[in-house]
Amino acid sequence: MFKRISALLLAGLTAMSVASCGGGGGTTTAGTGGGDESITMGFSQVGAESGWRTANTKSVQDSAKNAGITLKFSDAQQKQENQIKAIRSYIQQKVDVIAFSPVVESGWDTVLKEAQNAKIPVILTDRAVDSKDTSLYKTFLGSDFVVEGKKAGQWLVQEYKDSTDPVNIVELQGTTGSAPANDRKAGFAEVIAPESKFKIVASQTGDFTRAKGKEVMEAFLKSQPDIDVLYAHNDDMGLGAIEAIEGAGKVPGKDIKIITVDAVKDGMQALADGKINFIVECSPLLGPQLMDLAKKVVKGEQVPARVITVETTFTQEQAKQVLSTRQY
Ligand code: GYE
Repeated sequence: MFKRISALLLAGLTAMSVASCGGGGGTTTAGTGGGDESITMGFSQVGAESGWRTANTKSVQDSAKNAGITLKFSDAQQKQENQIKAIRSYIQQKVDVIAFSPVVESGWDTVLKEAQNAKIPVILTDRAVDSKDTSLYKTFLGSDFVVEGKKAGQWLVQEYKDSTDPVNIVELQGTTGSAPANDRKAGFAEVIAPESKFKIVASQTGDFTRAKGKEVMEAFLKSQPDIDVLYAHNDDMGLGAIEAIEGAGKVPGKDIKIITVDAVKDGMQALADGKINFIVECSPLLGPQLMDLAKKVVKGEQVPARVITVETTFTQEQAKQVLSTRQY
């Protein structure tokens, strides 16, 4: 019985693929011809706020093409309402799988429930949600942002290990309510907490953008007479802040030590040039793993609930060595 059905199915598929070949269509994302059914993924991206995001978008788009997955892509311009709209439209279009990078952590339960009711599997990529019901998504692929924050803090502890003087820190937070902003703040705070010499004298969001990073750093420089360290939750805000620091007649990397997260090319260049002191890597190249996971969840295979990206850190010397081969 099953054999007959699969034989019939196979015959049907062969007929379909012959027909589509004959049509001479120019699409490159159809099935591979090896019996692999073509998968359509709806992907809702956060926005285009940083170099990291640009590299992440490219990774997702290139990997979908390579994996033979049809990608429907939308840019939410850092607004949760746009992401919810995009997810609802993917549900209506009956895509095979939805992947998204949630701009903030909270407020997703309703729309995720809608996807679940429509039997469309959801993959979280890059950022987490705070939903209690973890059956609302199949897996979460991305970095451990708390660990990233801790690495930033550990460098600082080491850098000032021989000093007893107060260390005044200003912090540029990522997008308010986003997983990387919450977790990078928490991880860093935990590591520096035991030593009372470390004082976070100002902490504000720069929304992960260069322009906001510059603007907020200008305000910090006016309100804080004595800043020793800047901790920025991403390279872009750090790069904006460097402009503000130079504009105020100070030397970034010397008068004010700078720690950032991401390790995108522009950040690594500033690190090699001595304007940033330490970068914690956060890899945006999630596309290949995302496509593998998508194929598995569409087939109904088990996947790990959490897939953590492997990452490192860079000093100025290390940045000089790897800069020319950096992919993003
Ligand atoms: O660090 C930042 C981006 O979610 C890990 O978002 C990502 C962060 C990344 O805008 O540059």
